[in-house]
Amino acid sequence: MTDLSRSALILVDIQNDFLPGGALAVPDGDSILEAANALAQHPFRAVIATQDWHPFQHCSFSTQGGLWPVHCVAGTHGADFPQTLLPEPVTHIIRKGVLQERDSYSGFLDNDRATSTGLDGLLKGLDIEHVVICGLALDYCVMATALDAVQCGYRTEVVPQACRGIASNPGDTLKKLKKQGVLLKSLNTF
Ligand code: VGL
Ligand code: ZN
Repeated sequence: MTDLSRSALILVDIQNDFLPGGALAVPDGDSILEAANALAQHPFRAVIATQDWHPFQHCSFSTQGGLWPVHCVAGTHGADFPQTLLPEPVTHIIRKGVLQERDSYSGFLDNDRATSTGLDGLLKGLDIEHVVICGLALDYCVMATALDAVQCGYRTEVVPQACRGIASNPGDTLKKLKKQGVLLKSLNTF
């Protein structure tokens, strides 16, 4: 069995608003839950869930001139993890996009590239050298998180079977990830 003692699983933005029926539903998003739950059963040193967590007048909202419908407002049902995501394996939660004037696709850094969420420090403190990433949305927050993980020096793997994107075709995103040094892994290799 693979040694996962210096590995972390990062579950990106698996939240009600990104699932069918949510404010910013990712098509077919609920189909990753079984795979995400299965991955989380492996003996990772840490299982980290990122949580999009916006103030109600966040700059990313179309009501404020941003790109997205109002979603993942702090403390609302839409920002919660779905009941179908098993909570027991999750060891840490990292909230992002918490400041009104900045957005954060990546679980590591805000889009201004200046403000850290604390994820890199958390992983370094746990002596993690390898991260496995899955979640929503593949072409936004999963991609940004994976590219930053490479930049931060982690051996970085994405599990496409446990990701769904907003765009219907994942090809361009997967190509970009590979080009930047992200390894694509199949579920059955864990
Ligand atoms: C996301 C758009 C806005 C994501 C979050 O999780 O991919 N996308 N906020
Ligand atoms: Zn958001």
